Amino acid sequence: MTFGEIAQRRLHEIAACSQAGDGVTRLPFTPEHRAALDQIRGWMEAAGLQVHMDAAATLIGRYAGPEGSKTLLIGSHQDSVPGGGRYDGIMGIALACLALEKIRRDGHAPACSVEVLAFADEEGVRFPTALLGPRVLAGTFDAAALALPDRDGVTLGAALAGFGGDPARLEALRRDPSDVLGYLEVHIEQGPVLERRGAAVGVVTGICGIERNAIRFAGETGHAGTVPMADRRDALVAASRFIAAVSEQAGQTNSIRATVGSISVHPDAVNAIPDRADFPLEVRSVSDQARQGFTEEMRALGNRIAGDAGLSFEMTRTYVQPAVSCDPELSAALVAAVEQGGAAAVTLPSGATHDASAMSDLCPIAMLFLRCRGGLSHHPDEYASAADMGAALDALVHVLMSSGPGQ
Ligand code: HGY
Ligand code: MN
Ligand code: MN
Repeated sequence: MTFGEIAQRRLHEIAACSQAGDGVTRLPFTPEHRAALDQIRGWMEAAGLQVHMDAAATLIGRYAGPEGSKTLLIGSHQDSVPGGGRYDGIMGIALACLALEKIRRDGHAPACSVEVLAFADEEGVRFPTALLGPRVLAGTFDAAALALPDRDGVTLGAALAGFGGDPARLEALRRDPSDVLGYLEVHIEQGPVLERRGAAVGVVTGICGIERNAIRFAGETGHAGTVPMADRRDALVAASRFIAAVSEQAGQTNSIRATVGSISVHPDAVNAIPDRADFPLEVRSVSDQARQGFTEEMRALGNRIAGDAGLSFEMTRTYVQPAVSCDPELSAALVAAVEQGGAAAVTLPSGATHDASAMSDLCPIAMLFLRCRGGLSHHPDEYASAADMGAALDALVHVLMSSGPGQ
């Protein structure tokens, strides 16, 4: 079996660590997470790594390099979205372990110390927060998040402690940047660019920023059969006009992605005029300036639409994550590694965010993307080929065997 085929087999096996249903559903601090860590521990041990789980429930496999050598961190996340695919996150952990296993099998050793990091929670699906592991290492984790509850009222802190983590020892996990060479993340592209360019892998230039705002249109309810159309202050009609306009204006520029992924209506009755419509507006861009400008334009638009219809409009920021650039030197090492395989390296921005977004507060970051069939991700049919995983593995081995980027 090729290393790409071994990777495919391991990802098939670990996909079973999931709640029942289509695709992979593996949320943090659950039995599925525990079963997955058992398999990842096996991957790390097969690569000859020293394995432990830290207080943030990040499983860490360490190769201690030459005395005094700095550490190159390579990782991604073990968790998935509900009904997700077999590659998002977990493939980056599998390929990092296999690259080190390949080096070991070839009788070689990395030029620096290396740690493979299997982070617990990147998607932020179970709790209204995310990136616990990388934020703890970078020293940017806000301990207030430990009190945030999931849908069953279980707090992040309780779930972490129940899983074997230790909320009281998170601060001690902060890394000294001077010990760290950088952070590499290998990830499925989750978009169509590499497939359209006919490229197996690509080097990421930057990771988009995200801003989420809670939006409310409020009007007046009434009987669906007796209130004349001209007299209505219908919150759902105003929200619909707004959402359609957001999509149309975002479509006029390639630098913005704007999404309304859910909506709730009150009183939510078939024969009553809605007096409230509440929904999140998510805006993403690799340019923070473009994102902020677009978001403010949407605020003005919402006020206009509400004002014209005699309704009120509220827009409250609930989440923001700035865009981050990938480190030129670390990215150049990835480009050289890709090109040693004979292919010209394709470079591209990431419209998805990653653990690397948070790791950029600790150290230089770089990402290697793999071709994603049909650009389909956060979906059971997500797919990366064994051959493309082999190409990514070869590039990783090349980087690990080089003089240790930034040594
Ligand atoms: O939302 C994202 O971009 C990532 O998949 N969590
Ligand atoms: Mn994801
Ligand atoms: Mn991901």
